[in-house]
Amino acid sequence: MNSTAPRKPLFITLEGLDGCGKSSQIDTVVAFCESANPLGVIVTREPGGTEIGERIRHILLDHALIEARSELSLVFAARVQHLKTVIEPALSLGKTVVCDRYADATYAYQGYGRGLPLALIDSFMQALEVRAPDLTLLFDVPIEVALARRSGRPADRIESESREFFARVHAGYLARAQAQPGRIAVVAADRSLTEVSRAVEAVLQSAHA
Ligand code: Z5A
Repeated sequence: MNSTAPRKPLFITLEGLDGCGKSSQIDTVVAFCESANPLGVIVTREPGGTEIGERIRHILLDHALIEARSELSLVFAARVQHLKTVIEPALSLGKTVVCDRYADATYAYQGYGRGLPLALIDSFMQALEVRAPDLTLLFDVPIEVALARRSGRPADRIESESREFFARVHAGYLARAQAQPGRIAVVAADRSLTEVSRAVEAVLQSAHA
């Protein structure tokens, strides 16, 4: 085997604006990964993925006002619990982990959206030894499409933010994809579910080649 060949992606994250359609594509990702990894696949999400993490998720999405730095700290508290008790144990068994949102969401929402310094998020990442995913699928849609897709359901605290906030989040995601093209694959998600699924499979195929 060529020792310089890239490692097969075992830790895969899905990202994008709320309403981008990432959750609708999880089954496609899982089906591909199950066929690629006989050791199995687990599906999880952030914030959440553990009992403590789901409690923190409830606090984060509740409408009570939270200071931006408290929000950031809660996101990382949930993440460490998730990494240590779910993600890393699964990876160490050779399983594929598919996670609906992860650290890129922190840069996009708390960094670009809330305006917290990106260096502060870097510091949390380093101090808490938060690993990067192997592959991130960024589902990209114009803000209007995301807002329209999620209309009709009650908005949680973060979903109640302004259009300007989501414009910053969107720009933040794209900036990260531009800076890390080897890890973050942008999937144009303003297409039919089937077309998006085909694009997802193409990214996964190429990452597993
Ligand atoms: N957050 C944060 O601030 N910092 C962090 O570090 C992390 C998270 C990790 C919850 O995330 C919040 O947490 C999120 C960011 C914050 N807040 N906001 N706002 P979440 O991922 O759990 O929640 P969500 O973003 O609202 O995701 P969702 O509800 O699962 O939506 P989605 O995955 O983006 O979309 P979907 O459910 O797949 O699709 C939405 C609708 O569009 C649905 O009716 C579909 O049937 C439809 N759809 C999907 N695809 C298509 C296509 N291709 N065509 C037409 N219609 C479609």
